Amino acid sequence: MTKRFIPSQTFKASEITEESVFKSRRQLLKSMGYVGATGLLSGSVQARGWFDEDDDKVVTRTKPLAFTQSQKWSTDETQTPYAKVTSYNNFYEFGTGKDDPAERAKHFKVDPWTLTIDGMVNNPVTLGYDDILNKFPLEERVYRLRCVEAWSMVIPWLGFELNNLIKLADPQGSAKYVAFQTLDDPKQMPGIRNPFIGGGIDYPYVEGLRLDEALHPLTLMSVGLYGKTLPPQNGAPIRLVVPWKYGFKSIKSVVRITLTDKEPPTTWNRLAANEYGFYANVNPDVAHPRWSQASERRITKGGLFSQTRIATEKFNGYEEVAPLYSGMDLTKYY
Ligand SMILES: Nc1nc2c(c(=O)[nH]1)N[C@H]1C(S)=C(S)[C@@H](COP(=O)(O)O)O[C@H]1N2
Ligand SMILES: [Mo]
Repeated sequence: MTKRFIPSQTFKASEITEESVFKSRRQLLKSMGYVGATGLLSGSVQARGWFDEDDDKVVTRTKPLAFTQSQKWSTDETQTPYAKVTSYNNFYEFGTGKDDPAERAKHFKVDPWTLTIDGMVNNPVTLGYDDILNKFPLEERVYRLRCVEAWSMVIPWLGFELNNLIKLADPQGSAKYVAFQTLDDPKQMPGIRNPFIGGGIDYPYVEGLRLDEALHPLTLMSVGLYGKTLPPQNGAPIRLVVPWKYGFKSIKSVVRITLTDKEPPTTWNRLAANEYGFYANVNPDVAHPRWSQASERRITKGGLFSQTRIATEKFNGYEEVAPLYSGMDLTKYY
């Protein structure tokens, strides 16, 4: 069979090399066809495993972090495997497909990095890459993540409470909201350059919280998961995690946090205000205009058929945040 690719019986090193390249390309195409044929989740996860054998050293560039575990704020539900947390992602700057971020963010440069906290504060703060990892003691928090698309994961994040950072900046009395912004680098982020890759949303990606939401102890700035620094596809070197809100509030690769007195614009609200509100609290009783939010697909071990469908809980099960919204009509402020 291999004879087809070897023009003569004289074996030259170059020909043998070419044959092995050809073979691995065929394998690559086969695996890609497999992705297409079997659907997004199980296919992409398995294809990713195949790619990782070759690319792990370049790709994952994660390093172990020191941390303590927080019993108080963690769930003991079955955790989503590392392979799935890091291969099934939403990060539109790198493409709208679930496996695009892991593939296209491979070489994303996270060091050096600058995170600025400014706006209505008495003490603007600028953190570099090492400050981001070392300024505050890191805790492991095992949180549920509920995407507005009705799938969910359980992820052991490493990070620190956002209130640490806000207190350091010393907010002025007039500050009522916190605005967040993702890095805006069209050179590194193909979705920003090309609307067909980036889904045509406006960049940079922006998000916001009310100041009291930002100060809540559940609100985390995450710098890692599963004991190591974040892979780029999960928002390295630092991203927000707000576990009682839909995943899109948990903005990735943050460069700027600005205290303000006005409700800040948010990416998905700007795109479709009737579908995505500013608050975006997980709520099984308020359907998305195009699908129900009453249940979710919990991503754990195994392929598509081993995923379980579970009931979605109000505030994603974090009912301790309910007092933040007392007196508010959550069907109006969705
Ligand atoms: N900058 C930026 N942040 C983002 C997104 C994005 O496209 N760009 N997607 C959001 C959505 S919809 C979800 S569900 C979570 C997914 O986080 P994960 O890939 O780490 O699970 O990231 C959120 N943060
Ligand atoms: Mo999401």
